[in-house]
Amino acid sequence: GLSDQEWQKVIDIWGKVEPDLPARGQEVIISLFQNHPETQDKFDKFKNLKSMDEMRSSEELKKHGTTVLTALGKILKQKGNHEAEVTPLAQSHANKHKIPIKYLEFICEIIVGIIAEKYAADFGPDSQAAMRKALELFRNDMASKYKDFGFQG
Ligand code: CLN
Repeated sequence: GLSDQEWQKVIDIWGKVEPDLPARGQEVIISLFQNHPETQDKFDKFKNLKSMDEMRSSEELKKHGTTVLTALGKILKQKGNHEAEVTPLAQSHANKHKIPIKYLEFICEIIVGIIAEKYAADFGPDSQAAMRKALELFRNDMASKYKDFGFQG
């Protein structure tokens, strides 16, 4: 797990991201689709977006980015006691959306990259390490739920 200090770093940097959730969410989803096109195919509602322009002008994509980061923020704020949040998410992503755990690694890496790019001054090595640890915990708990559901993610 994370120490109290590490959780504090996670909570602090998230506090910087939060006012800009729609913009950051949009960037995360677009960067994910650009760097890992196979992730885009999982979305019936985004499969048709081809060019950067189409992605940028999609309100639906922006809305989804906000949804994802809002859910992630809620999880991070639980400081590891996130069973109630993670269970339904694992359920939908395994059973309904059929998302390999590998894709969760992709998006977590992109989230760290975008925070590093946009909030460099507030996201030093210690904060970055703490955030990586928190995201790893989230992924591990998702993976363990996947296993319970018998989904080979
Ligand atoms: Fe996701 C829907 C949170 C990563 C693919 N995702 C949702 C919803 C979230 C949510 C809340 C709506 C409720 C629900 O279906 O459940 N997703 C997250 C969080 C993360 C996340 C938090 C990680 C930080 N999701 C992913 C990916 C994966 C994916 C690993 C592919 C690329 S990134 N998510 C989906 C899909 C839906 C969805 C396909 C359904 C979208 C729709 O049609 O509305």
